[in-house]
Amino acid sequence: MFLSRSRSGAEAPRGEKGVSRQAAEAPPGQGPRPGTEGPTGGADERAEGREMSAGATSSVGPERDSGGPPGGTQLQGAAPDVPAAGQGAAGRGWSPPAGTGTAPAQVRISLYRQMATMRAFEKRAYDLFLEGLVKGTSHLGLGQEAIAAGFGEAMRPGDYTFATYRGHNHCLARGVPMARIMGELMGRSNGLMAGKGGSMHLTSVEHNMMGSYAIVGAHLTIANGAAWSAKLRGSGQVTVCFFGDGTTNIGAFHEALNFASVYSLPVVFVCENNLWMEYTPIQSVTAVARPAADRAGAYGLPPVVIDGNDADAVYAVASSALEWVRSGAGPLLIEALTYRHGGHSRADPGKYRPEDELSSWLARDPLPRFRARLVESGTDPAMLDAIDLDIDAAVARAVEECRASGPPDTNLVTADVFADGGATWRR
Ligand SMILES: Cc1ncc(C[n+]2csc(CCOP(=O)(O)OP(=O)(O)O)c2C)c(N)n1
Ligand SMILES: [Mg+2]
Repeated sequence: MFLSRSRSGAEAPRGEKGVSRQAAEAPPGQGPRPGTEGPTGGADERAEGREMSAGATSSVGPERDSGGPPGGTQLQGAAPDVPAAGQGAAGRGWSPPAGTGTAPAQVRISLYRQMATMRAFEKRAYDLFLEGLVKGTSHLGLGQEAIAAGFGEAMRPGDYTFATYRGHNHCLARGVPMARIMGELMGRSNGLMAGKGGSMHLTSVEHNMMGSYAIVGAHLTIANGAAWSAKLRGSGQVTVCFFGDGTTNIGAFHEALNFASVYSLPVVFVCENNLWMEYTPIQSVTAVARPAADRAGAYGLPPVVIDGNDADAVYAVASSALEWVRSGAGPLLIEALTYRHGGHSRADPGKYRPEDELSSWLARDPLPRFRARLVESGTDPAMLDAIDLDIDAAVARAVEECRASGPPDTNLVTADVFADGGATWRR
């Protein structure tokens, strides 16, 4: 239903083909933001430059057309042939499905359950932090649930997830039990890492949740490793690697995208663009308007922007992207627009964000928005209420299990923290 199956970069049309329709409506916060001057000029200035070049097919601005850089060579006569692109560029034949798709009813209920679970879990985690029971720092994904749920629902059990420190939702999406995650946040022995890692290191190889990474950008290259392994083994597994908008300004992002494209790796890179990189608006430090999508072309990939607060749309795009990548066509890069409801981490009240930006994004909260759409399309609200109650009870049970669990066993302090060169840990 979704795909145009051209695999050759040469056959695929160039330009904005891959931009989804959702991208046409710019969500709040995407316009030029006054007063956010970056190091080389304001966002406004750059936005104007973009508008000048929008629609032009070969020009990037009058000053470059009129002579090139000082001391540069001016080409005379016919331009030499440009060599063909490398093995990458296969993704140019893919474009996301238009509209929000028509997922089966049980898939949509499952999407709702996933998002409601994530929301209830993280709210409880925040309360436990206020009670002094969550140790170390944590980064909540409140407001970003539709991305984790949409991809989680579309992925197969054998597919791999790589996430950042904002990874609670991605763990839940892969079926990691709540008590194991909460136990880790609380530093209890029932935690995923026996209480020794905390929120930023959640990993469950058993669920193919291959880790939460605190070093911005580092995990994109590791995700490539998992994808390469799957490709060599011919296993049909797809790696999905989630990261933030700020990550796109890190060298590893560019290395990973190039490598994945050149080696046609089965990996979907998902940029959760929540408009903020810690306390800095992404626009004020980024040369392009769409931090991931506007860089995609450099790696032979289509520019794709989706509404990351629309669970139906995320699921539809994720399903299509996974199918394409699984077929061996190479990687994809998807930028999902979203917003975190709270601050960067638990210690940050997020007061630096403009009030109107916050309120307009709260009005696009993915959970009530999806619930309203479900009810509109005939779902009985009593059924959704029952799901909510069920989730509340499950969260309460998980917390009780964690409270009853002891602190990490001191005898295990050096266990599982160092690979001694043996091969067993790889299995
Ligand atoms: C290599 C590296 N540089 C800087 C940091 C500090 N740091 C932690 S989170 C963060 C912001 C990342 O923003 P983004 O990628 O947009 O993700 P978000 O937190 O918004 O999900 C930074 C700069 C880090 N952890 N690693
Ligand atoms: Mg961000």
